[in-house]
Amino acid sequence: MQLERLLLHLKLDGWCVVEDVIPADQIEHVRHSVEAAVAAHRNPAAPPDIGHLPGMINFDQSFAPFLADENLLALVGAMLGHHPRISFTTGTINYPGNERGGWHADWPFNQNNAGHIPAPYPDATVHLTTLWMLAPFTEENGGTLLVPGSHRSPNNPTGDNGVDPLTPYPTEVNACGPAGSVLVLDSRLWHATAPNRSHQPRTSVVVRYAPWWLNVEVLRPGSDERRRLSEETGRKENAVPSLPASVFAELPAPVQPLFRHWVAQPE
Ligand SMILES: O=C(O)CCC(=O)C(=O)O
Repeated sequence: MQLERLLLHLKLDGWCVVEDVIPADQIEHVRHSVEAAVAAHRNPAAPPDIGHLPGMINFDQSFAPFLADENLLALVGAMLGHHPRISFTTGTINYPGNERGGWHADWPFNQNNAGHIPAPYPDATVHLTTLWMLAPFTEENGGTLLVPGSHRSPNNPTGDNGVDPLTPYPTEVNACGPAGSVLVLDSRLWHATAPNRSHQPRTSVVVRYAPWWLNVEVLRPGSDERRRLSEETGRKENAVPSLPASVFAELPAPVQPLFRHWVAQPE
């Protein structure tokens, strides 16, 4: 019943919040661990008040046991079918005072990326974006801004669709929830970073899920797909480093199937 309610919300509105994915007594440990990894390895090109760490799972595995949460995987499976994969794990910390970001849909619908499905794209869910709330998401600290229902549109503000990426949208909402919850978005949903007006960092890990049949190779540094679509054209693309075999070997058994496509091959 719970799953049915979440699925309805996700299909109709393009988003839902799954609560209690990380047990209350584990949240602080995971948050500290993620904050330490982001502080040590953050992407230097990110804005100063956004902590951004692509390939988070390579640096910190504190959140790994929860990636195979039964409720969450049931939801992912109902949307993407059997044998889903994790395509991204990105440490994302919005520090106090960060600026509002631009409206966008995520890879592969963001029209600025080298690897994108060109608009007008079909009305199908082919990728899910999840934000793991390691702090509560509130209006004050900048719960992700969303335009409910926008996932059914065949384009988004990165594709020159007539909506100014930096202007508030009349029906926007902040996605809120208690720490330990997971915000699930259809990756087509228009969303934006909200300003954090609190005095604490809004810490999260962004985990994205793909169906087994979606080609994610353009994200992999060194792949031929990436050379063709990004390096040879000069178009920008996200980079997700391969997972070292030693990290993969230590992941909990139920989590390994989500990552086995991304394990680094021996040189
Ligand atoms: O941090 C947020 O609330 C939004 C992050 C975001 O837009 C993204 O990762 O695509």
